[in-house]
Formats: sequence, C-alpha cells, structure tokens
Amino acid sequence: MTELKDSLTPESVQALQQAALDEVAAADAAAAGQIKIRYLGRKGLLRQASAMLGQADPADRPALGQALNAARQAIEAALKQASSGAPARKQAPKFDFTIPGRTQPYGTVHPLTQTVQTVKDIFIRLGFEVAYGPEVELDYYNFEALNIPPDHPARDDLDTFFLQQDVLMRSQTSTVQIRTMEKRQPPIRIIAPGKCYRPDTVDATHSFLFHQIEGLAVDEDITMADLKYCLHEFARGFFGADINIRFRPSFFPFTEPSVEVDVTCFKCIGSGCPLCKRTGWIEIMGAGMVDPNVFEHVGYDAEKYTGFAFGMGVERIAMLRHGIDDIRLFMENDLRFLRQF
Ligand code: 2NL
Repeated sequence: MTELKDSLTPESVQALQQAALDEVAAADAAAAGQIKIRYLGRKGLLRQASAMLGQADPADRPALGQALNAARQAIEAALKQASSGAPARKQAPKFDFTIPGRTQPYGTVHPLTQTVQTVKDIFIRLGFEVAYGPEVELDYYNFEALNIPPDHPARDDLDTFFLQQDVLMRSQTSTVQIRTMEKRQPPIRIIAPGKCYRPDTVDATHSFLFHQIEGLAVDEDITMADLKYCLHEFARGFFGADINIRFRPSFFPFTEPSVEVDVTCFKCIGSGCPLCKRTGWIEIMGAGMVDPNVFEHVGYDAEKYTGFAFGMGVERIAMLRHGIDDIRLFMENDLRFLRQF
C-alpha cells in the first residue's frame, strides 16, 4: 500500500503513478475497482497530493501540477485497459456433489444376437454343442460335400458370391457341419449359427447377408422320431409351451427324406388368422435325415450311422417372434428400432 510522503516532489508523484500502474497490472476486475477508488477517488491519493500543491514552492507548482495530471491520465488509461482487454479471472469452480453423476446410456443386445442366444440355449439343454466355421469357404464344403450337383441352380454365379473359381462366401452353415464330421467321429450333436451370404436383391424379406442356424445329430439308430422330438422341444422353448409342430414332405439334396417344418401359429394358436393365412400353421425351417452320400464324403460308414439335420433362418424366426415386417430393420442400426428389444 502506497502512502504519500510529507512533501510533494516530481519523484514522489512519479513513484505514486508507478505504484498505481503496478497494482493495476496485477489486479482482477474487483481489485481494479478498489484501486480506482484509492488513487482517483474523491478522497484518493491523487486528490490528497493535489491538496499539497499549496504548500509547495510556487516555482515548483507548474511542474508538480503537470506531473499530477500526467499521473491521473496514466492511471485512468491503465484502469480502462484492464477492464476492457484483460479477461476477467474466473473463480475456481466449486464441486457440487448434490448434482447426480453423468450416466452412460446402456446399449442393448441386438435382436438377432438375442434370437441366436435363445436358440443356442434351447439346443444346449438338449445336449448339442455350438460349432463355428469360416465365412469364406471352398466350393467343396458349401456344395460338393453336401451332395449338391454341379448343375444345381444354387451353384450359379447369380445365386452365390464367388470370390474365385472354387472360393465363395458361404450360403449356408452346413459347411461347419461337414468340417466337424471330417474331424470327428460320431456321436455328434452340434448346432452351427452364423452369417451367410447370397446375392439377393434386397427387399422386405431378402438380404445379401443373413443368419442361419443349422443343426446335426449323427449316431447309431438316430431316427426321424428323434428329429421330431428335438424340433418340438425347440418350438415349445422358442414360441411357447402350447406350440406343436408338423412335417410336410419336401426335397433337399443333402437329406432323404426331407421335410418342411411348420409350427402352430402362435398368434391364433391354430384357429386361423391373417398371419398364418388361415391355415393355423407357420413354416419355420427345413429338415430331414442326412443323405448317405453326405456321409460318404466325410468318411462315415453310412451302414452304421444315421443322422438328422435341420436349417433355419434367424431373421425369419426373429421377425415372426417379434412381429417385425421388414428384414432391413436389422441392419439399419436405427436406435428407435433397436431400443425396443
Ligand atoms: C432351410 C433348409 C436345411 C440341412 C439344412 C444339412 C446339413 C448337413 C447334412 C444334411 Cl451337413 N443337411 N442341413 C438339412 C435340411 C434343411 O436347411 O430351409 N434352411 C433355411
């Protein structure tokens, strides 16, 4: 804090000015106000100094008067610059621990992943293991070992994504079952979930990428009754305890006999409604007894072993279960859709 000397000299006025400028340079907005009052106020130091002019030697008065004016102007200018240019120093932020913490929004498991998990759980309870395999496959595992003849329409370039002559994006997960049978001897009970690819034009029910779950059981004395029991258990677990199944004859190159599998319409419980087109039944998958030619390819004794196999589209059963009417919703990552599951 600067005090006035007893006598007024150009040096003491100069010292007063410098003290004021130093204080302004170190001050924040609030302190600048105090400095202004203390130096320039009505009872401020400059006024007090001016009052002492009368006691000064008359010869010195003009120089002292000029020095006091210069000091006033310099201090005013410094204060003006401090209030306009210099950013007001902020107070240290106070921590308010009464405000609730910031939460991260939780994600949800994708509906297709949930569907695969549900199907897996049901078949694991029935004694099946879960098997996986590559999505880029050899023609052999996708077609030849499955007894699909060379002229079959599925082998056309228009129905399969070929990468090279004999390399393709798998169009079904039967490839995983062939690979498993190549490596292991019966008994085998596996399900193979995974992505599959077909160059379909995308619409409400078709996609170039979809998911499949195939199942396979091979042992001595496996019969169609075992197939029907397992698929009935699956249908009850997935759609509800009052759901029944039925087999209709069909054809696949890799099964003989082959069937289409229907479940009781879970909307009307079989009485007939628009969803099941008044039939009371809804088709959910294909299945059958493994063709002996497939066993030949993997080196199993077709006289000793029999097996059943089935394949279902994950998107299809997820859409049925949740009443979803467009397959594209699964891939659009629209949170308004995803948050509903
Ligand atoms: C369908 C029909 C099916 C199979 C897949 C299979 C696999 C092996 C041997 C014999 Cl290794 N069969 N898989 C059998 C019948 C039907 O899928 O409509 N899928 C969506």
